[in-house]
Parts: sequence; C-alpha cells; structure tokens
Amino acid sequence: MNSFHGIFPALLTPFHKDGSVNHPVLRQLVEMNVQKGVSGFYVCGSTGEALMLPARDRKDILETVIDQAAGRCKVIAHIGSMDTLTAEDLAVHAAKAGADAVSSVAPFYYGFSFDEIRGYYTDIADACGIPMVVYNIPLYSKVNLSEEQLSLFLSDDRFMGVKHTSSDFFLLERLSRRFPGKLFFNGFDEMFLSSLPAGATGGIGSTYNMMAEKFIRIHKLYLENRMEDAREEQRKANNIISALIRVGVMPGEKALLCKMGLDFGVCRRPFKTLHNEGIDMLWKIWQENQ
Ligand code: MN9
Repeated sequence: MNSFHGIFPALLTPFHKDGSVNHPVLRQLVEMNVQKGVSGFYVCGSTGEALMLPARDRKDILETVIDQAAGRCKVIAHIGSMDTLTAEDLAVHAAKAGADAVSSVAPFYYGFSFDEIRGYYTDIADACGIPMVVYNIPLYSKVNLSEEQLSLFLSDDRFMGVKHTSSDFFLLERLSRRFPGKLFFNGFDEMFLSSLPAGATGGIGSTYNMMAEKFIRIHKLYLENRMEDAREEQRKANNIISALIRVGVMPGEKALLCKMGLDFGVCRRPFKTLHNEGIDMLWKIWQENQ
C-alpha cells in the first residue's frame, strides 16, 4: 500500500488556559495515534484551528509533531493562509522541518479569480519544493473548484492529490479515474466508507484524533470486501459523529479527549465551551458505540 494511503488524523490543537499551545499534550495525542497505526498526520488544518493561530504557533506545532512522529508515519503540513507570502514562509519552513508534503485551502474571502488561485498554489509549490495537496472545502472556503480546474492541478507533477472535503462523490469518481496515480483524501469522516468505492485512497479527518482505530478497521474491511462488517463499524462511528455535530464538532472532540485523560483544554473563542449536559450526552454515546 502507498504509504500516503490510509488514515490521517487532522490534528486538534490542545491549548493551555491562556491560549498558548500545550506541546506535551500534543505529543501525547501524536503518540497515541502512532501506536494505533495511523498512516500520518494532517497538521494545522481547519481542525487544528490554524487559521486562527499566528504563524509562530503553526511552525512550533509542526516541529513538535514531526519530532514526536520521528519518521514512523507521514506528516502533511497545512500552510494555507490569507496571503501567498505567509503561506510560502510556512511552506518553506515545513519543508526544512521535514514535512513530507504541504497542503492548502484555496485563498478565500476576496473572491479571487481562478488565475489568482492557481498562482497562489504554484508559487507555494515552487517556493517549498515538496508535494502539494489541494484542500478542497467549498463549505468553508466558498471556493468551488470544478473538475476541469482540479484537473489542471492534478496533471501537474508538483501536485500530489486532493483533500476532498465535499459530499460530491461524482467529482471524486471523475478525478480519481482520470488520475489513478494521485491521492484522494476523503474529508467528511461520516462518509468515509462510501468514499472508498468512489475512489478515495484514504481519509483526513477530525474524528480520527480519538477514533482512528475504527477507520483503520473500516478501510481494512473494505479492502477485504467484508462490506457488512465495514458498514457496522461506520454506523457506530456515525452515531458518535451525529452526537458531535449536535454539540459542535471540535469543542465536542476536545471534550471527548479530556474524558479520555488528555488535558486538551477548549477551543479558541468564538468557539463555545460545552456545558456538562452536552459532555455527558456525548460520553454516553461514545461509550455505547465502542
Ligand atoms: O478535517 C473535518 N472537516 C471539517 C475534516 O472540519 C469541515 C471532518 O473531520 C469533520 O469534522 C467531520 C464531522 O463532520 O467529518
């Protein structure tokens, strides 16, 4: 199996009460997941709250993850930023720090043209010299990249694949057929099993922080053609994901990790902090679906 195939937790970021990054807990999270057998980590993505973090914190987080992973799995650094210069600086740092690849959300907010978006990606790829994964997440970025636009990236050697955080499996099927050598990371964990026949080579997701073992199993069962067992495992994961969506995904994930003994703290404001009833409901559903 290609070593970039498989399950990549999109790492959450643990914070101290003052908002600084809790590096010892980040190491614990990385170690727990290496032990579970993940294929790698996606660092400083949406789930890591990275778009709300200063560049210095993002660099420090990446260095901690690379150091703790110690070559036992792949590391993809999300370096997406509001401007090309910052993204290039983060990407060059990522390459020097030893990341295996970089990834970026499309530049958003100003409604850039596709030429501007393409220039952003190629400038970063040229600056850092390591492979790029296009992070396609129209729900958050409001940038809808078409099949033809994504194909322009995928036919370029500097681009290794796409993180497909979209329920458009028609698009996933078209692209993965057309570019069989590239990587397609499913982005919505609740649809992981369904993404595999559509052409996904693995997944990058937030719920893998605390339940990577379920998704590693789903992937394995799928490859062994044991579909009913795979569906049963996805059903249990989805019971938990439904509960997470009810309380707020990232605050809920941090609450679960706290329950599991990792001192994760809470998400940065304006994310909310969960009430005890929400945490109790979540923990009950978590336990019922183990
Ligand atoms: O990293 C995450 N996507 C977003 C990927 O945050 C938009 C997913 O893991 C979701 O949090 C998860 C729950 O919807 O699938």
